[in-house]
Amino acid sequence: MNINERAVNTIRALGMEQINAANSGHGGIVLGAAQLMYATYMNMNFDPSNPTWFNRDRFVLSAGHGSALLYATNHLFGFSIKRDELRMFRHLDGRLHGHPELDPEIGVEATTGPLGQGFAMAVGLAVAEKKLAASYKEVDHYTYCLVGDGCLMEGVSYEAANLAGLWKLNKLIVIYDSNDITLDGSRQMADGEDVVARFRASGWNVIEVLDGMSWEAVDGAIKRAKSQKAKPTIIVAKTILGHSVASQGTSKAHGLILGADEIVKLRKSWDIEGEAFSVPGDVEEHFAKIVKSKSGKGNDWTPWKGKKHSFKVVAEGKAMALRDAGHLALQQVAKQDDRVMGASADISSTTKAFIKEGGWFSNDFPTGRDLACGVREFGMAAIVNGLALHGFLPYCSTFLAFSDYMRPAIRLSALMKLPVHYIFSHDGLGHAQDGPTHQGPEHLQSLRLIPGLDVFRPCDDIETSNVYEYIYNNGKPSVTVLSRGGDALPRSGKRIKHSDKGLEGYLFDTKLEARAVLIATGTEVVLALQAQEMLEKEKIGTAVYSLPCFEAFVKNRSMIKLPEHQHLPRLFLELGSPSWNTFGFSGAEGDIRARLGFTPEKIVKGIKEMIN
Ligand SMILES: Cc1ncc(C[n+]2csc(CCOP(=O)(O)OP(=O)(O)O)c2C)c(N)n1
Repeated sequence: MNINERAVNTIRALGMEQINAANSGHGGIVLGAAQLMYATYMNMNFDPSNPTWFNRDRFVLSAGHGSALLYATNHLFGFSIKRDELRMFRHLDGRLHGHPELDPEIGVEATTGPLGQGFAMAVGLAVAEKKLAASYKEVDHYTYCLVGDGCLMEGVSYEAANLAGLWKLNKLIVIYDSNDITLDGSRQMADGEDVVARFRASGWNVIEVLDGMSWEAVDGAIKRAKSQKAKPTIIVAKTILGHSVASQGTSKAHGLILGADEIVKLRKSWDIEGEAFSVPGDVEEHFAKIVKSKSGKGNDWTPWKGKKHSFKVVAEGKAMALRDAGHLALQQVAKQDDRVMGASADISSTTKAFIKEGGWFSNDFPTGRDLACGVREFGMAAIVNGLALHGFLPYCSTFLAFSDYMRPAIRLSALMKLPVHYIFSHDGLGHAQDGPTHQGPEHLQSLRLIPGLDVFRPCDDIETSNVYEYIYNNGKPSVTVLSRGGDALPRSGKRIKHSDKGLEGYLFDTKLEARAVLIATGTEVVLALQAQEMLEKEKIGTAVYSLPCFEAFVKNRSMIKLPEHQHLPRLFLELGSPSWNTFGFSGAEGDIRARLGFTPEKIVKGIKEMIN
């Protein structure tokens, strides 16, 4: 066997040995796709001595269950994964997670356990490259992505593929591990589609490699794909899941775990005899030469140099719809930093989340600052995660009630700690007459359940501008929920600190000594103030607090530690809290609120019951 074949076999061996050590993992893809990884990495422009170099080619493993394959490859290609670390695959507190998410230092650019999302993230990375390349001569790289049958069954890949074709992302190269087997059985059991025709119909360059088990055949296909100037490329490599074991080519091979003895036998047949985790001397030398040839080309250039400033956002303090307030705040952050860019799922004219002077991104206008994603919320959110991976500070928007369509991507933003800003308008009953399908009170709580995600619900334009300033200064995955309309606050309040990092909320006091506290978010602040006024007339004093971000409030209890209100009974007011257990209704918003008991009279009654 030649050295390249033995190099591929070494990847296979190290992959299977990790899985054996962990006694869990997916061996089928290791045996079936090691040659795809080898061919890809041989063609990829990266620098193992400077793994986060800006202009490196990116590799996304959308078939995230192939993590052992990725770690074995990255180890041999010079990333800082030590051989002993491979033994700790899937161990608690180890770096080598079962489905890795993000760790560019060890060559994990993005890897999605939830199948299909990696494909869409790769589209986002390729958009970022095209956009930056239009402004900076230093940016010129490819985005590679390995997908399996499962990734291409997922609808999100359809959504993103269509856009990639439309935007002519010619530097996106997808390698399809086409083995026609998934977990339950053959692909044909659940998928009768002609995938080649699908991609051609979406404007892709399709290269079919019938002998996908040959790294050279795949290498040739990648070289051809790189010369493609007008279309993204998918290389359909016909492979054999679990190649060279008895269950090869069947779904039994998907979650394959081999024992040490079986791996020893395979090592022999692969011409790389040796103990577990060993690499034959000449193969080691071969990889050392490759690593040397790839090392040293990186530099410290980045288009984001000097961008570490603090955002400043101001508002006039006017009564306005909060989606309009969000629009004004967004224009300010967009002016201050060109990392801010966004995407819309066909309703930016209604959510108002777009950059006015930015223009729509396209192949002919690659500097455009908004992506028109069409009615494809999930695809949009997953693509935007890709933009964030490339260093952008992206936002995207839809109605709050449709946030469910994006939830899997929001969850990955949170898990990967990406600075994505989700803007959801028409909160609460803002869509009153469109009926319950368009109303979103239950979504607020469900978004708050996602760990690491801050959910903001400001109550006026001043609070909206403060929330935007906080979000862009802190760079965390965030959701801003905005009302469709916005009543003027009937009285003025004092701004008080909610976090050390600049978040504030209102305190509305009366001249009377407070006997109870009302805490409200978003549009419910007006309701609380109406109740406060009614109670004042009856000589009952209350303090009303606005609570723009529950998560910041929980972390920093300074607000409820205000000495004068600390021991007072509290009523928390929010459409949807503590647990919303009904859908809305179709009708006028005031009528629906009355039906649900969201009236100042009801609150007055509640406060009286609390203090008496
Ligand atoms: C969204 C999502 N659904 C289900 C799974 C569970 N899962 C992991 S791999 C797999 C089968 C995928 O088949 P394929 O892409 O052909 O991978 P191969 O069998 O070739 O390794 C499934 C269903 C998942 N990881 N993500």
